[in-house]
Amino acid sequence: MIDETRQASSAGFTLLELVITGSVLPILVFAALSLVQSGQNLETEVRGQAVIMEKLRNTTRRVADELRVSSRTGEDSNSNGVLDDGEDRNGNSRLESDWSVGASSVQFNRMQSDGTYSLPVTYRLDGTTLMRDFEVTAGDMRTATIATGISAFSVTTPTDETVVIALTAEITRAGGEARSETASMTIHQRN
Ligand SMILES: [Ca+2]
Ligand SMILES: [Ca+2]
Repeated sequence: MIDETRQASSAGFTLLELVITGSVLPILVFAALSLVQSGQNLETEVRGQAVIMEKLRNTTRRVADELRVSSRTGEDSNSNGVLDDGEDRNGNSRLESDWSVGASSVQFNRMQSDGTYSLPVTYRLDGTTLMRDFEVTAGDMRTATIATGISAFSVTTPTDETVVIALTAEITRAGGEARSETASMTIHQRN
């Protein structure tokens, strides 16, 4: 009975039906392939975005961790800009008070475990690369690449104790459209 029905429906294809099927099928296949392709593009895009966001967050955290133990006044405890008696805690005859915020840079002294301040540490954006300069000892400057593909780096100080760090990167979407992603973090400084 079933076989008879199948035979009947097979035999029922007209030339017109075959022509329609022949022209519709490629369209359906193309549509299906396009759907798969756009799904894959979206997946690649989402994964790429996640990697960039992760990088922005990690880099922001790294800068934040160091800024948390930084100081705006450093050794200059009476804030007069001059090295006074008892202020030179690390005994180098230099006043460690290098706090300075630029358009895309920040310089500071970090508090070390022995209570003294380090020589200046600088984070700065060089093109699209975030660099860190650190003078380990007088005249011995070490420069390291912290992150690449950064389009903006900003440090702002809404209050005397808080610092906001923001890092931005550009993401190109599957359609070629560019979009910015930013990670920011607010930290409380020692002083
Ligand atoms: Ca002073
Ligand atoms: Ca000093």
